[in-house]
Amino acid sequence: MKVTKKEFKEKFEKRLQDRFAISIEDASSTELYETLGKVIKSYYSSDWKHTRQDYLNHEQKQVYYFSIEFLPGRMLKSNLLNLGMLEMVQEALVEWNIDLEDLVQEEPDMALGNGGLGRLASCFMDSLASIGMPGNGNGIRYEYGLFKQKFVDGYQVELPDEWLNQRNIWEVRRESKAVDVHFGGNVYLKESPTGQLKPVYEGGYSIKAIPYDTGMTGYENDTVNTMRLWSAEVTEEDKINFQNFEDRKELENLTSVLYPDDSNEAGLRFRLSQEYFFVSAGMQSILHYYKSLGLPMTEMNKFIAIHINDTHPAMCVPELMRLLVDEEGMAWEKAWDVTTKVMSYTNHTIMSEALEKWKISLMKEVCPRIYQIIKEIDRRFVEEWSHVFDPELIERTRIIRNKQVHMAHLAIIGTHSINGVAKLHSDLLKSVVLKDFYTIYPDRFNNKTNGIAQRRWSQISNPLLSSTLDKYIGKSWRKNADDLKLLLNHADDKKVYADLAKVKKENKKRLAQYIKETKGIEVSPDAIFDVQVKRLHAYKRQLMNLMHIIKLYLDIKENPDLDITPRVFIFGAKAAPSYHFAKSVIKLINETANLINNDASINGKLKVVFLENYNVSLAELIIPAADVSEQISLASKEASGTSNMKFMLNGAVTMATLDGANIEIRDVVGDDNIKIFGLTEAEVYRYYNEQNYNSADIYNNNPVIHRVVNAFIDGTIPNSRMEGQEIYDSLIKYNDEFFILRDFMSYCEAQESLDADYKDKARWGKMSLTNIAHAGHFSADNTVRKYAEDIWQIEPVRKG
Ligand code: GLS
Repeated sequence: MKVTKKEFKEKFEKRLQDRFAISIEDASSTELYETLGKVIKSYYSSDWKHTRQDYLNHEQKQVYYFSIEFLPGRMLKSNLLNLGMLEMVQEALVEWNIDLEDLVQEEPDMALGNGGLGRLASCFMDSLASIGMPGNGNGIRYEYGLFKQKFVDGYQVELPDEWLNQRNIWEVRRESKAVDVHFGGNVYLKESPTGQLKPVYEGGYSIKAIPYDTGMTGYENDTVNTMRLWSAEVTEEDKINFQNFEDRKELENLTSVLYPDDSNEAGLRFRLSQEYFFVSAGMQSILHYYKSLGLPMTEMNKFIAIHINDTHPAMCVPELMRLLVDEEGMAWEKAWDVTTKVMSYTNHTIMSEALEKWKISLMKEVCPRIYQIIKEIDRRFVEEWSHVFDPELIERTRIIRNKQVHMAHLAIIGTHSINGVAKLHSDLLKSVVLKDFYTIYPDRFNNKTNGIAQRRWSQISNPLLSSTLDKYIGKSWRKNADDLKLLLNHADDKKVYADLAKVKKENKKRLAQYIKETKGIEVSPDAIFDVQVKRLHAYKRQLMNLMHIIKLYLDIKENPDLDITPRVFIFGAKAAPSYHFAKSVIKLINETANLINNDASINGKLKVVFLENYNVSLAELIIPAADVSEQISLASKEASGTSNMKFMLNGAVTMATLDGANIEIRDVVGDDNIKIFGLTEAEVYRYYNEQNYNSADIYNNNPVIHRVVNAFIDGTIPNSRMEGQEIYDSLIKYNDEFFILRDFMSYCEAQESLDADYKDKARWGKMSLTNIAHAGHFSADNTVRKYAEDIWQIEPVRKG
């Protein structure tokens, strides 16, 4: 889009006057932000309309990405960047003495997700639009996003995130596209005059689902896709239908809160109702659209692809069956054929507690017709396969077993494609977690390694790096991240290392300033910035990182002249409110930070900073400033990880176990440019099979580990007796579920080797450069292209 500065300024001033009847000098940041948002929207609204019309006119096959979480972060700068207006608007505002960054702060960070899974969905939205692919998001418009985290006395406290209070300038309410979603009651089948069995509903209630659409702008390609989020509304009239007040309250609040658990099953009726709500609303609206095309129902798979992002939207399968069979009168077999061809599914974790299962009684109560359909799918599955395979295998894989509905089983049986999110994870699905299904459906399994929206994680979050890259390799990398490889032409150029180091230092200063302002802690930008930011979870092993810090602390206390490069350990992590262990780790990190930061004898060699309320915006500040990226989960547990890719793009060196996408990062950067340590996945499984892991043995026989573990209970870390004991017990009494003690020495060695590399400027420069150069491999544009070709069979319509 070509807009001149003059045109922009005129439009901006007019909008400000029309809306607020004031001039620039009198406007507050909020008024300026809102005006800027409106102006930007006006620039892309016609492209939004045309994109939709183009897809329609070409009867283009479209994908609908169903995800219970989206984590877009702020959109002001990304929209400006995508429209090619970022620099121009920055300049125009400066002429009025306005700093764009001040307006950016006015935008709430849209946090309708917990972590990696939701962020991936948003990265995919960005990439779909940027490569001109017909792709739509479908999710929930939570009134409260992920809780805001505060620390009080070192403990996590959760506050509500009232992000909609400030109005969401990007969304458009589409009342005319509202649909009703039916819950509860009884359903029985009755023969119609034509001899067909039709469901008859008795009782229950309907909730109005109102869609709010947000334009997803593509990068400099005039494409604007749609993310549709559904909001539940109960009309005054409907309220009368509720038998009891509790039911009414629950349904009125259906889309009010995001479930704050990551990788944890939320066994509640509320959550199941949320799932059915957005699935049914989304499926109904897709069917309306498809019917408007006037094409045969049996050919829906040629025009529509539906992606189930983890199991939360797995009810898409029975809901489409319901619509086709009950509403459209299609025969079961034909409907099943279409449904499985339309649907595909991504698994995001091997953690068994995250594989959703619902009690039959609950599902019958919430969505009785869906339960009946699942039962029929299950019956037919058993009938079809029990003559082909061992009946026990079929018993293990059926959807309904032990009085529960297994959502992953439904998602696999009802789709044509099942993918994991990194090579190792996809292999584990085939060989361990979903092995039985792989026996039945070997052709359905495939891998799609995750990717990141490279523009947000470079051009938006790291403008200094971006302009430095332009200087050496031109600008093509901005559109095509594979061109970052051009940097390898400078792999031995010390001048480039120095420039990259200068950029890093500036970003570290920016973060140091933030740390000073928010935590009152002084950190030196000359220290190594060693960062672990992600959800707090035992398998991610923030505890091992803490133990390494404690070890260094004790080492320095013993030998004040210890020759180590000063380090700042930076954490960012939210713990699920009900996750006791994770909250204890937070408390211990905070208390250790207090201890170390206030101990003058450490002489500034170590600093520990736990930043509150980690979210997308904070990630944009932290990641460009990192020297070291901590990706230290126990091998086999982290399905992929995506922050590992963001750090790499920003020139950090990864401290990594051979887990998730770390393995593929190692493959592209080479062993010299990453620090690998710890057990391999095969070794972890050997321990499982032989059941011979014994953490107490390690503790008793290794004096270093003994000393560090004792710090949790011997008063070394103040104000944390109970938490310290809990952590100690988890490591010793309960046999250290994630093998921290087994990996600890190897981790410390890798850290020492990293320290030595950092001291050698040329060596570090090359490591950092090599990571940046290979980061294009993990662009979500590439990932989405693979989904499009292999799974969805969709093609770009607009210029990509
Ligand atoms: C997750 C995994 O834990 C991450 O490893 C993965 O990168 C992400 C996106 O695929 O999905 N699964 C999950 O439930 N939350 C995640 O972040």
